[in-house]
Amino acid sequence: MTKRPSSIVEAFVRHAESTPGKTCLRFEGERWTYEMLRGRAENFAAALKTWGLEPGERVALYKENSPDFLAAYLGTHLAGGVVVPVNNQYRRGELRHIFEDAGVRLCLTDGERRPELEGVREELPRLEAVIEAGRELEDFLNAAEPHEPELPEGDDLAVIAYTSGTTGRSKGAMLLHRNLVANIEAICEAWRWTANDHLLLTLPLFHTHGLMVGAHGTFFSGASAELRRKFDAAGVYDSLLEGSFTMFFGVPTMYTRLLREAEAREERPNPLRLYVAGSAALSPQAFERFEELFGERILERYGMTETGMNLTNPYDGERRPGTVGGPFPGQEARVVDIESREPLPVGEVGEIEVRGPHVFEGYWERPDATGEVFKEDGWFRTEDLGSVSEDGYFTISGRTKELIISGGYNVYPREVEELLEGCPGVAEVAVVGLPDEEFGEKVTAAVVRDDEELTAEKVQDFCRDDLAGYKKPREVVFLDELPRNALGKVLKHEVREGLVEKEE
Ligand code: MLC
Ligand code: AMP
Repeated sequence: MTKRPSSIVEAFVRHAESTPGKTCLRFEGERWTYEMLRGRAENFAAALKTWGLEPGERVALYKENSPDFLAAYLGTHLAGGVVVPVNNQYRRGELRHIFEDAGVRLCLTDGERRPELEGVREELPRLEAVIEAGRELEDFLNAAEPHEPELPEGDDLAVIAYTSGTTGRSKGAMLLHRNLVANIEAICEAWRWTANDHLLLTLPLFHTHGLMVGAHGTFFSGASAELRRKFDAAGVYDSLLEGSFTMFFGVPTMYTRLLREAEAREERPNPLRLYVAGSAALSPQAFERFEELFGERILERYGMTETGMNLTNPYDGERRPGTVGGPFPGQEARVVDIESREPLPVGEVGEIEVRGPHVFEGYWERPDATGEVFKEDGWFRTEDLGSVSEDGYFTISGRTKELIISGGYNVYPREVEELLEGCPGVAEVAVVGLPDEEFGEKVTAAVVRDDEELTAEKVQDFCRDDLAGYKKPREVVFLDELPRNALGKVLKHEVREGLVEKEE
């Protein structure tokens, strides 16, 4: 029996050896075989080595979706480096923190994003090289001296993925190669992913869903994917009508937009083998409407940056709307009491904990934060609330962490509040998530102003340089005061309820 691969890149290289001519990626009319992508990845690895990258050093990918993103991802691993994927929408404030915190030495970017990074370059002494896709990247690759690529060990650090922190700045989740392999192996088994699959991949590659599910699954199973620069409902609908895909993965907002697209059209796509939704809750209404219009029951699953995928509805059994199913093969999940931390009986709501080989190693240079989420016996606290049914289906019903999920992107209210507290004219501010048809939740700022001239637009503009666009309040409501308890703490739930009532 062949040995289990120790890393995603090892699985990829094996497929490149056994089926070199097979299509791995399609992108804007280009066809990339496994051999071609391997060549580009090895070239990137050799260029990194020639440049002087040492094992364990960090390479950031701040770049839109493209085959080069994936070649650089695999290439960094072949050079023994650690990848730091960076959200394309991040602005100076977020970039400054992530690049400094992770000690990034080299970054691959593109023309659109480069100015944003250059804006903070002087504050990042450890960032020695910024390489822009295009001529600069080609020069970098051409300068490579021969280098024998080395496959990483399972225990080596593969990725530092930044996830926003409840307080202060975001934290880097450290994922080892073996965590990533364990997770994708479980996913491929649960969803019957094989070399015959062809995935339509429109999710951004800088987050777990696109990278560690979409791309990893493709590489691990020796399958193929059509990669898109970004999601566009009309384009995806047209592609589904063409009928060459077997799978599509999306966040609920993508499904809401696909439903709208279907309602506006007569023609319906043929069934796919599998539609998967996750990263935020899919409403039972959307689930049912999708079945009516597309003739398929979406498989909803639950995951997070620190763990990859944790819970999934079954491939063969009942896909139950409003639930996220049970643990993937080889994993465990349970619901515990928030206070006593003891497991709860069926049906009772508590915090979900997960355990298994997929769970990350801890937060980069943050032993304090790591200690808070791990127990000695290996259970990881997800800070999500939920319950489990008699027959093992988990339902996510809330969160202990103060978090807004907008269109599958996480927004920590504290980060927005901290920025807005410095906005001239803002006396006090509370940021909450209100229900939103399009994005699930919408970032909303309740502001007490000490300057009548302050407008919602000014508040929004104030965020422009420092925060990703999706974190900017979509709505700003001016209040005379914020509700507080006897200790003076702002009562967020009251702010939220008051605003929901106002909207109704
Ligand atoms: C974009 N915008 C958003 C937004 N996305 N606003 C609120 N919420 C969002 N999610 C804003 C932009 O800031 C911009 O506003 C305007 O919309 C247009 O930008 P765009 O880039 O053209 O947007 P669009 O293409 O329509 O993006 C919508 C989307 C995208 C749904 C395609 O948000 C998306 O790709 N979401 C997926 C996120 C994801 O992959 N999550 C997985 C995380 S992993 P302005 O005003 O700035 O111009 C994870 C674990 C797990 O959670 O379980 O999977
Ligand atoms: P992130 O930190 O970006 O990886 O986001 C992970 C969070 O997304 C989880 O902790 C959940 O709160 C949420 N999430 C992911 N999948 C689902 C789902 N299917 N239903 C509800 N929430 C989800």
